[in-house]
Amino acid sequence: MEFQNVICYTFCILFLVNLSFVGPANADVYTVGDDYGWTTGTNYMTWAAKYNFTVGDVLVFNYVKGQHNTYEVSEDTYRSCDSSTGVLEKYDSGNDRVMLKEARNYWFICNIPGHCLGGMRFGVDVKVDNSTVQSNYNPVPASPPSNGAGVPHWQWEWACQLVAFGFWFLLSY
Ligand SMILES: [Cu+2]
Repeated sequence: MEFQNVICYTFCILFLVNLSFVGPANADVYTVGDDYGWTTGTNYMTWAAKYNFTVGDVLVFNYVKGQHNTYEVSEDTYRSCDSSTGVLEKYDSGNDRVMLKEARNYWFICNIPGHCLGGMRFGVDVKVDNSTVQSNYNPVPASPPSNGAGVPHWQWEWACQLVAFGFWFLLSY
C-alpha cells in the first residue's frame, strides 16, 4: 500500500504541475511582423505561416497611429482588398490587440490605400488547443492494476487519493 501511495503522489504532483501550466500555455501573444511590426515591405503570409495559432491567442498590431490600420475582413475582401464590403472589425489605435476567440480562419488587411495590395494582409487558421487536454490525461497510468481488484474500483481509489492529496498540498503550502 505504501508503494502504491508513492506512485499515486508522484502522479498527483505531475497532475498539479500540468494544471499550473493550463492558463499561460493557452494565451500566447504574437506581435504581427515580429520586430518589423505592422508596416509595408513585410510578407505577412510568411510571418503567419511560422506559427500555430490556437483559441485564446492574441495578435498585436504595432504601427504609428494614422499611418496604418487593422481591418478584420472576410476572405473575399482579403483577396480583393476591396473594403467596401466584408469588414468585420476596425482597429486604428497603433497598438491593436486582437484576441483570436474562435477556431476559424481570420483575415486581416491594412485599409490605407494601396497597403493591402502592397502586402499588408494575411490570414491565420486558428485551431482549438488540444495539448492541455492531452497533457492532463497523461498522468493516468496506462498499465492495468496488478491486484486484480477491478479497474473501476482502482480508478476511484486513485481519484480519491488525488483529491485528498490535492487538498493536503494546497493547505500545507
Ligand atoms: Cu498600412
